Amino acid sequence: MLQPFKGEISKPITVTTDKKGVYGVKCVPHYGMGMVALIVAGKPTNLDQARKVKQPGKAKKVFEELFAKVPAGN
Ligand SMILES: [Cu+2]
Repeated sequence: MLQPFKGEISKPITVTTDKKGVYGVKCVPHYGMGMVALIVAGKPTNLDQARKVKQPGKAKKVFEELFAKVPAGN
């Protein structure tokens, strides 16, 4: 599990984890507009679980595109 984090506008942020899996990231003000990211840390062991998380409108579409890029046998 990745500790929840909050970045600041236009400031770089570094996040580390030692747990394998995929992690969804959302931009709070633009979440509904699809401003999201996906971090893949090692093997995507929780991919099926992550795909089931409900997402609003455009975020759902963008996450589907991102999930499609995750190598299955990574
Ligand atoms: Cu944004």
